[in-house]
Amino acid sequence: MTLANDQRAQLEALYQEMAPANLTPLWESLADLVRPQPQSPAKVHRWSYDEVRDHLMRAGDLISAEQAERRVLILENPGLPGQSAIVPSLYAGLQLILPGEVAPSHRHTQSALRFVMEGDGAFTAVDGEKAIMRPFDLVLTPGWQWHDHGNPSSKPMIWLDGLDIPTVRHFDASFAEHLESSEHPETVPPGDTLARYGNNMRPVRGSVADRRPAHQPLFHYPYVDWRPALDAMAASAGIDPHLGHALEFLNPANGGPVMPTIAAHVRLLPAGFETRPRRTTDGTVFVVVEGSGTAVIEGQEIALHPRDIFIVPSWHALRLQAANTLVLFGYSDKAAQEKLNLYKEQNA
Ligand code: GTQ
Repeated sequence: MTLANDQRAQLEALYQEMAPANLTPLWESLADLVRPQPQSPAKVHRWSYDEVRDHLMRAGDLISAEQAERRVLILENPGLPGQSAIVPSLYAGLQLILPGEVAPSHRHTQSALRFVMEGDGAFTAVDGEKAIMRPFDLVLTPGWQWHDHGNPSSKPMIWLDGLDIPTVRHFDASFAEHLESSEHPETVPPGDTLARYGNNMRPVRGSVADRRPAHQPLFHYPYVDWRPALDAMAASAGIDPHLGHALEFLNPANGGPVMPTIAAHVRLLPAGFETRPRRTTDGTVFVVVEGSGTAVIEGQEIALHPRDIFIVPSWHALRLQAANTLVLFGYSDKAAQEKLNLYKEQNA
């Protein structure tokens, strides 16, 4: 905007006079507010699992899961300080449950996923049904479903928590409740829901077995199921030049993303494969499940090692190079963006 000197001075005087009335001029900020394309405040970043784990184990010596309610180190994006956000809409943290510990039952409007990084045999109980957790299992605790965590195994268990905390904060819609007892009474044996809803089937509607919330019945996607599915795909399908072999986790109730705000997928790149550049509006959190290679994000190179966590902000072009068979898990707010008609992608 080019303004004459006296016009600028008079406008500045006007701004000062209107400020106490909580008014500001749009024309000074319009270009920032309505951008021609996303300019994410989030930064490209990678957390080394071993480094986070060291800090988390030290926290484990100092505070119990019961005391903390949830003993979690938040992965905060360096471009979003103080916001408990890994991308503007989503949260990530690493949670530790030591042998014998319990993280008490609560429920909240925020939706959560857990992706197991280490340990075997701890559980997340959803509405009183335990999902027994193994490495690289995906477990959901959808909004307003009771959940507690416990570890009857003899080793620490660590998983990645992915929640829509910043989204719910944005909508000013956070509610939470605590159960009187720390553990929800057991409702059905482990595996009950997976058997009923995890085989492209469901109990006949209205039957006594139709127990889970209709909009969100399934909450466990075991590694032993999804990993062979990727292998089968790699053995028979042509490879997508921008994604590699990719499978999205589905909510069987509607064939859509796993939760209303969060979508999750896994992908496999064969040894030596390099993807073409692709950018999307859903800033994405990735976990390296297996293999090594490089992520090139808008020209910035990130070396990938098992269990590392890295983020690709909105509208940053991603290229992946697999040194050996590379398997990634990713989650993003694509589920919410598609509902709001905001999602865009560009494959180069
Ligand atoms: O396990 O319920 O990382 O409520 C943050 C908030 C985990 C949980 C987090 C939570 C939880």
